[in-house]
Amino acid sequence: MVLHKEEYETSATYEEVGSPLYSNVIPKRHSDKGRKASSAASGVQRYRVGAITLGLLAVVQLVLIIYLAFHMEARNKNLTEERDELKRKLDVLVLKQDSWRAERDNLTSMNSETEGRSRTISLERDELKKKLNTLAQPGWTLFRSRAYYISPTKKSWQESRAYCQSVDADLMIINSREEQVFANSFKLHMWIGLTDSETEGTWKWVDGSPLTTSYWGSQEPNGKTEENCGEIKSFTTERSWNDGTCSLQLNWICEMKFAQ
Ligand code: 2F8
Ligand code: CA
Repeated sequence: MVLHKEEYETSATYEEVGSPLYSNVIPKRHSDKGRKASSAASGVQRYRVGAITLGLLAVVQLVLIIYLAFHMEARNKNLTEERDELKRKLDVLVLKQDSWRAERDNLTSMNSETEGRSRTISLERDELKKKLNTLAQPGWTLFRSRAYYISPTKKSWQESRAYCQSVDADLMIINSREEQVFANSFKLHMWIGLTDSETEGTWKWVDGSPLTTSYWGSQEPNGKTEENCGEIKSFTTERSWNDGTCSLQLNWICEMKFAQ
């Protein structure tokens, strides 16, 4: 729309002059009153535009804050859920690790137990082999699951015992009437595994067990500290034992066990 200069001068109102429509129109004549009114109108206009802009900015800022708050809350919720899930998985892994550790320890102990048993079996097998080789030698007799050796030579009680021990046996221990009768049956003057060397008058077998049932001959034992070793002497009677001088050279009888 084009305004004629003459028209503007006569008919334009105060508000029309202050509006952007008239901004590039230079009035032909300006009075002081008109200039002041125009300047005031322009200031109010700028103030309104500024206020509206600030208001809009505040609204945008508020929307952004609300959006960020929701977004952060959702993100936090997700992170919390993820953390809880990871914690659960970690707990499961820790439990599995504990169970595997226990299983490993169990297997290790079973393994060492098996190794121990295997070593024991090997030792027992070697010992039995050695005993079987010994039994193949002359002089050995089996009686009631035990093996007995009657020596063809003579030695002191201590040397006789050392021989028996060298073949995984010991001097004979008599703890039944059966064995007493069996020992007498060889009709030989020989050492048995009985001594009171440790404490005079307290007779013990070579395995440390005390003497309970005894087969001392009449008036025996009588040698006090001079006679501290047991022997089969009067083998024609059941009560055949005598306490003799330990250094005496006699035959001897060993006894070999196969299980404890
Ligand atoms: O049998 C009686 C007596 O016989 C011998 O002494 C004479 C024995 N001595 C030895 O064997 C060294 C005694 O021990 C025995 O009591
Ligand atoms: Ca005696």
